[in-house]
Amino acid sequence: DPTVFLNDYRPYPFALDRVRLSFTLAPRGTVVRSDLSFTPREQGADLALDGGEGLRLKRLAIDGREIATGDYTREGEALVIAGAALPDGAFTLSAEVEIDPADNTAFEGLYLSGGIFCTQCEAQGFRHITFYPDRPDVMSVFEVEILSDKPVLLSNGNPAETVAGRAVWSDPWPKPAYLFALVAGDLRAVSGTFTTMSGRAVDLNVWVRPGDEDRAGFALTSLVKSMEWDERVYGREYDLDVFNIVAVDDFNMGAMENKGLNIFNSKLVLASPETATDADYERIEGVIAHEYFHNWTGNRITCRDWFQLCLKEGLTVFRDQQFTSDLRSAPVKRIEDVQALRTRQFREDAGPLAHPPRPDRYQEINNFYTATVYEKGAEVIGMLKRLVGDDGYRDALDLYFDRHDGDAATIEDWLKVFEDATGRDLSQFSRWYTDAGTPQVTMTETWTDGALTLSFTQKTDPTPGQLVKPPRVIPIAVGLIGPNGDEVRPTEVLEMTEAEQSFTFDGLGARPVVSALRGFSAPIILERDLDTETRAFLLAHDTDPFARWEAGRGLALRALSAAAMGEEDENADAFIDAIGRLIAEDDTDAAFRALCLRLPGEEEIATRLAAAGQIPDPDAIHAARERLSLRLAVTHEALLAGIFDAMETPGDYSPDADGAGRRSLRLAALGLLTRVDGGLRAQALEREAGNMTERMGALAVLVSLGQADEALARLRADFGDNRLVMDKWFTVQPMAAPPADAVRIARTLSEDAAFDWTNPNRFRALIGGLSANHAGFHAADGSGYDFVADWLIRMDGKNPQIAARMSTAFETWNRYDADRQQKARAALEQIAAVTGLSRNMAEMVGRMLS
Ligand code: B3K
Ligand code: ZN
Repeated sequence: DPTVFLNDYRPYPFALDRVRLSFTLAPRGTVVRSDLSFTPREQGADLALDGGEGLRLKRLAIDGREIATGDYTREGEALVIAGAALPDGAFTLSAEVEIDPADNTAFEGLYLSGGIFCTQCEAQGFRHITFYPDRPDVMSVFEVEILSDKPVLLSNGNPAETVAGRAVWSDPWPKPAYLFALVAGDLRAVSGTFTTMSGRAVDLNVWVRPGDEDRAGFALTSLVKSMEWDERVYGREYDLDVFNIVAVDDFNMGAMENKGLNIFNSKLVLASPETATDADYERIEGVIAHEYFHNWTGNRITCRDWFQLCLKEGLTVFRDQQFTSDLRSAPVKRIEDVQALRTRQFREDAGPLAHPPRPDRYQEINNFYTATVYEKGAEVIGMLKRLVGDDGYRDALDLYFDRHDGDAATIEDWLKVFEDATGRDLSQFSRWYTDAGTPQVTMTETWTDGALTLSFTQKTDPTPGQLVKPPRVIPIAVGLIGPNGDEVRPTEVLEMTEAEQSFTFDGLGARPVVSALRGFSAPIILERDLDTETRAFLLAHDTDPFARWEAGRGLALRALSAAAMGEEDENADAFIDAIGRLIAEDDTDAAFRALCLRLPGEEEIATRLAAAGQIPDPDAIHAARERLSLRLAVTHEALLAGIFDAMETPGDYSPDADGAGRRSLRLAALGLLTRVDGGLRAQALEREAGNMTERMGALAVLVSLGQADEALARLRADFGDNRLVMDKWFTVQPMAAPPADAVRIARTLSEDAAFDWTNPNRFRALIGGLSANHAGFHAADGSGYDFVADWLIRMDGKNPQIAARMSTAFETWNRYDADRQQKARAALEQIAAVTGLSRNMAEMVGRMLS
């Protein structure tokens, strides 16, 4: 059994004092020479190094003397040198191995992307480069020599020597191997400088392929903003002479925070108004910041072991969310984050893949880079901040950086810092890290003689391996609003710690309306019995923007859930009515109005129905959402048409929050108007749009109408040689298609010559596009399941990480009807039966079927 347990953690018995690496690069036979200087911490311990069959061992020596073959063993993914064969004190282990980057289709370790040598080592890629204690608590300083005829040769740290064909890099900051990086290729830099708060000049470079320079400027600007922000808000200064970012086309995820040498998926670097949408720009800015912020939260302070992953990821997501809130609109960012959390994390938490932010076991750690570790990990920090206050948070973070700089730390260390800085006992709070599942909280109100009592209950359903869930600390932010819409009590945080608990507000004149869970103060499902008028009142008057949006959301979700279950519901009328008033508020932020106008997605409706114990019917959900859209459009046609015209982008396109908000409202209006104008506006906008945001928005509408043939051909004619735009071309078709056509369209696209499926972005575009079409993927005949399963099996043979990640399309399979369940189960069993299935995929399918 390949399961690794948190409880089995043992410190490594050697210190690694220094690492020297030399690479002689060649696509089919790269030679890696390493000198690792160790000092034993325990007498007689064996030296265990990670490194599997892909490493062709040429030479192994201790202090210059070759090791006899009987003194070490190679088994599976490890090389072990017997303690008896090691010197008593410090020694240097030298190895020479040969590896094959051109054959590396898993994109883990050293590989080639379009002729560029690059690396990806988190979580356990370094063991595909050479033999090494590949665990985050073994930290060392590195010196790296690169020999290659490629013009640009990069590694971590500062450049030490560079001549044609040879570069030496030296990284003075001790780091674990997962932060190692190397790049060699024909690249061009878009460059700048940043002067840090203590006056040091840092060279900044964004490296791209020749010809892409004109699309790299936004990434560079975003980097400068990130560096400024981290100094201003967290007092964190950059610590090397250079900061390099490299864009590559083949990358398993978004980006990677390697020390001083971040490597990015090109889709998170390259942007121009004609090729990137507003959402792309916002994401680029956010991810550049995220990776930069890791320099302190991840690199200077890293994780003791991979169970602690959310120590760096939850915190860094929280920081990048704060950054985006500061640069753009805080309420809009909060609503977007909550929407994403509900769509991806709540669904994960409710199914067979549920796990706590800090898991206690795994088979393949790459399967745990999840919405729970990242996004729920960030929510947990948001709750901590709310509980200890802004000053307490700042003191705790200062202490964290002070106490743990240079450490490989744990969640216990993190919580201890908060306890020491604020004097709070966080033992009950720590359950947020160790317990899976989304708490369901109910709230009821009683009103007597000027006193309002709020009574809460909490319960969390069992999750795999965790049957009993003790109560958690839940911060519930509440405000009270008077009948005339004035706020009679400002936001106060109620701290719920028991399974059942009441809080009373005294001295109130008239009975107020309760605005609850303001700012989404905890990642819970809050159920309250609220009549339609009160929800509409909150949508009109709540002073907390999140709660205001949530009131409308509540109306829409109730209306849609009822309709999907074939019931009549008064919420629909109230929603249509109230939303009409809200979108007519010209002085309310356009982005906020757009968020209120957009109906909840089908996936979110399904998750809500399942949480309420119902069986979601994907076709009925789709039909209900279509019907409500049509009613909205018919009722508010004139208003929406006015908004569509008024929100035209004036003058030059700029990707800032204001312009993006206007386009977002315009496209939300377009999506509805299309139901009454037969697609006329979308046809025109698709042809006239001066930016990719509106062009794609219009195109998606045309795809949903089955009117997109010409527009798709035009996009391909304009951008057939632009990979990132072609990814959009591949995504929009299965994603926006009428559900009944989605699988057929995806199948046809999979036969297109441009479907280069070994490229992770292209594979994600098509397979992810189909999985995002809820009723399309869950087609009653099981064709969506079969199609995706076939592709997952094929991909697993090339790139297990991508295949395993995309398999989460199936994570909700057991909430649907018996027929669909049977078909999904058959598809999963077909995957499970493949011989030579990767550990990644075996674990995912095993968990989903258990
Ligand atoms: N730390 C990387 C993710 C690595 C994923 C490995 N499977 C990027 C990030 O979260 O910033
Ligand atoms: Zn991260």
